[in-house]
Amino acid sequence: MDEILVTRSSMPDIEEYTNEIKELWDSHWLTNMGVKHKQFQAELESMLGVKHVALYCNGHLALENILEALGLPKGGEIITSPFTFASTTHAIVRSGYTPVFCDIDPVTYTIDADKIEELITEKTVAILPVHVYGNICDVEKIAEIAGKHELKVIYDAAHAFAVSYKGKSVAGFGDASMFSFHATKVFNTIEGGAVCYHDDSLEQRLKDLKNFGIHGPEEVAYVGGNAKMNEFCAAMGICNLRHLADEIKKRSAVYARYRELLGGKEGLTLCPAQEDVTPNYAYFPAVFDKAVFGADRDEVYKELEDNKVFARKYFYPITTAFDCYKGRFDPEATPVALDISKRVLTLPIYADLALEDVDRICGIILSLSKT
Ligand code: T4K
Repeated sequence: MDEILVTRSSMPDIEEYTNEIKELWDSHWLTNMGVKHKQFQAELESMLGVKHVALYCNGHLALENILEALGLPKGGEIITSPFTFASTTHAIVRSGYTPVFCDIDPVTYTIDADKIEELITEKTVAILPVHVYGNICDVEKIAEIAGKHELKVIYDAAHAFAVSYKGKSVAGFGDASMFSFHATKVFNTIEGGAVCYHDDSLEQRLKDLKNFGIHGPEEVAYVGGNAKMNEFCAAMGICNLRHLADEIKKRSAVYARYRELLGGKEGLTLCPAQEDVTPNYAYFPAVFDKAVFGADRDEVYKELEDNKVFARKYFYPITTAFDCYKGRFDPEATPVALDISKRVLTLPIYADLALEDVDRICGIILSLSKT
């Protein structure tokens, strides 16, 4: 029996990739915003319908860079949610801001927009919501709150590449959105990420931040770092972009099979489809209620593991419960996030996951059910 991991990187045929990188071999130009970087950036701008895309070596540095580029007052508070990957909270803290944690919506697991306003103080400078699992935050309510209180909105859209709401790419909401193109994502550039934004004045600052503030061979105008996407990653992005629609279509079949087999099972909650949203089927979270289902999340995880199926507990623990933040944040302050984190399991999903494997995974899960 082959092992099944939570995801598997999608890759183009090796010939397609070698063909794409051939000119890099010929030119010896490997990084620093070369031809592949320029082409990939233009393709993304056109596909996402946004004015600006800045490419990065990963999503995390993209997030740190946009936080710095916006020039928000240091020490300010940023309202966010703790039900996310380490990156979101770390980016806020590492950039010199104080995260203020808002609870999540019990259905979408994204920030509960109805609880944001009560957390706003005179120190609040921004809202940093996460489109968790590709579920879209309440972008309209968040825009209304941000407008009323003059706050910046930066979306962590790491999970939401190619998702659209009312026909508009998620990349267009807020002041900026960060995407991750990590190997584990629906769309990957091996490692990589991007920031999408509208304000022209951010362009130079983002360039400065990701390339040492260098303006010319003899001119360094800003204390920047290095966070550039290299030519090989950009070439991977160009190739994978050609297959994105097919990738999402295949994922949708896996997703549908899970829903068919697990949907409606008492004590097992699945995310409902969101109205007006075109999804990317990035993750398949299932939330277990032991009293009703008959087994808790950890028992299901273990049973799957014993059968060589490696689901993941994204996102457990919540970031406020991390060792590195001990005594600093209170996990109990966001009870919904805390509860879901203890009961959620993200099941394997990727384009080439065979439907027979989905059947096997569901069979293992359902064998633990008492009903
Ligand atoms: N914000 C959010 C909400 C995020 O979820 C993330 C990243 C970020 C920000 C930051 O973006 P990046 O800076 O990473 O671009 C993974 C990813 O490393 C991370 O990118 C992702 N979120 C997070 C949710 O998942 P791990 O520690 O679970 O990865 P790992 O190495 O255990 O891999 C998981 C599975 O993926 C493996 O079991 C098999 C498969 N895999 C993995 C790798 C590395 C592949 O098929 N190919 C591969 O190359 O964090």
